[in-house]
Amino acid sequence: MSGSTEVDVEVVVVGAGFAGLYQLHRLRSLGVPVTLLEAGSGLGGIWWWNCYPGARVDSHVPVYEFSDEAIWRDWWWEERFPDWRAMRAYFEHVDRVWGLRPAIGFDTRLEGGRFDERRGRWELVAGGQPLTCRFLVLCPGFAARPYLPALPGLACFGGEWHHTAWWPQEGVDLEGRRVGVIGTGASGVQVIQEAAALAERLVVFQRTPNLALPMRQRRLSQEEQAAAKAHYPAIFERRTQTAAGFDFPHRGDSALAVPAAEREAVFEELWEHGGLAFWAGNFSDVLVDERANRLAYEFWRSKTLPRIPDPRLAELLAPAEPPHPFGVKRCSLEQRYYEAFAQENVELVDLRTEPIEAFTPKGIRTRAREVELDLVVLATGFDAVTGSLTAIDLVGRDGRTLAEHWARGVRTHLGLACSGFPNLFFLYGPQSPSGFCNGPTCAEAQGDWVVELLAHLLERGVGRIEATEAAEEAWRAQVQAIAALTLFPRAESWYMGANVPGKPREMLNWPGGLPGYLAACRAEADAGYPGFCCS
Ligand code: N01
Repeated sequence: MSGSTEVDVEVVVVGAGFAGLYQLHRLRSLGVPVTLLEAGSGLGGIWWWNCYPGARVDSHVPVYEFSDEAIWRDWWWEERFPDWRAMRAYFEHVDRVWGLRPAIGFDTRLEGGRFDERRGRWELVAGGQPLTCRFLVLCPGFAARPYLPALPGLACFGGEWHHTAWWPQEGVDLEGRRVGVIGTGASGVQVIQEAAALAERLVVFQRTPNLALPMRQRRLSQEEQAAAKAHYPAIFERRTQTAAGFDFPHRGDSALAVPAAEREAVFEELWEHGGLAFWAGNFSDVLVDERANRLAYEFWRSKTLPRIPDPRLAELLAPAEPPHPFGVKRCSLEQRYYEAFAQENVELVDLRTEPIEAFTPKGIRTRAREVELDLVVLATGFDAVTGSLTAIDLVGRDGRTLAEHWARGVRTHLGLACSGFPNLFFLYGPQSPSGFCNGPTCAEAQGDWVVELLAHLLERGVGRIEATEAAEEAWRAQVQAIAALTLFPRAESWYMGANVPGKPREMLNWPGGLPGYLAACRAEADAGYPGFCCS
């Protein structure tokens, strides 16, 4: 990647997280010349960037890892839900086994590029250097473009502030400081739990309560994992057969159709299982039927309320009327979240009744008072799903950027490609299972499909492929039609693009479950890729 003479490769992959590394590994195994560009300085994608205190996965292992036996055979986790340090160590192990580093350009951000019709190649600029390729596979992750809301006066704040996704790699001390956290999504919940134990004072600014689920973290012994490894192949196979790419038993039945005692027993079992089981493994109608959903909410609340003795806090954190249907905003996993609010050093500010007016040199001024702070953590989320792609200044064949192509709503074919952008694929992106699916499951399933397609094209000497407008309109219609059958449109979530002002409000992920998605991808390949034009 050094020097200014043009480098040309067959395939450029962007992003060194699960999706990008898998793509790189598979393409190299096929002997395809491939280079991977990574804006960060290390492996892991989100696990390189997100190093804020408490950053940790919300999907248990071994579900949250690669299925290649060469990787898992000799790898041992310490916890059921690993933290970012363990994830980084894991990616180093992956690199030792797959030997990926020589093909990766670190600290190299893909800034933009345009498709040259005459040459049939993407002409890119990455890290200030030109680079061309025939095929471009973008794997930047769905949460790679932080969202910073308009916060008046932030520039005059005399303390320190950090967005969770731009956390300094050298760390930030929380001990003995007056810390404010804005945002109570997954990132906020994790920081709050850590800060509550360390900060002299922690002030949490909450707009919407998080309907958080118990993580049920536990340590994993080597003996336990050694015994479990016999079942890993079956677990990895199962991942692709479940709606969200996990290994939870599939419940096809309705919460309303079973007797109350049976329903409670199922809820109880899922609750005890911990993690995302109560969300991803629940009755089939919890996310589509208002009454079933309310039953799940009432169960969640009955479990949560006893942990919040103060009635004012209880109503703010677990209100009698749900803030939105249960599970249509991502449920975070918590470990001691609700207990933290009972600590003397922790205060909850309800932004609905006491909004932030401005930052001041000393802290944050709300409608009611000035809160003095040394450090403010902005856990305000991401321009999710599309933001990491539209941030790259890619110009397609008709002179339009991806941002322009999607200005009136996202259009893709199978959540993998779009019209006007030949030879471009994206993994874990819009209208794919991404936000509704376990990351490694999706990375492998979509990755295999793209590798199969690229191998098919290279074998036949096909130099150009582009999704048709008709295919992407049909896929968009399917995504929106399925979403309309669910409760997801009822919340202002990042799933709906509703967390970023001005962004089109629409379902951004494939909401039809992983098996349905994989069936559509399989049908496309088996039929000879009718949704694409090749030349
Ligand atoms: O972001 P979010 P996140 N004033 O958008 C609030 C994955 N992830 O980084 O709900 C005040 O969920 C906003 O309030 P509201 C995971 O998929 C996973 O936490 O819009 N508050 C909300 O509380 C996750 O779902 C892990 O009313 C403002 C928060 O900021 C996704 O990434 C860890 C505001 C944003 O929550 C995103 O999670 C971290 C404003 N102007 C992330 N603007 C794991 O555990 C926004 N908020 C694996």
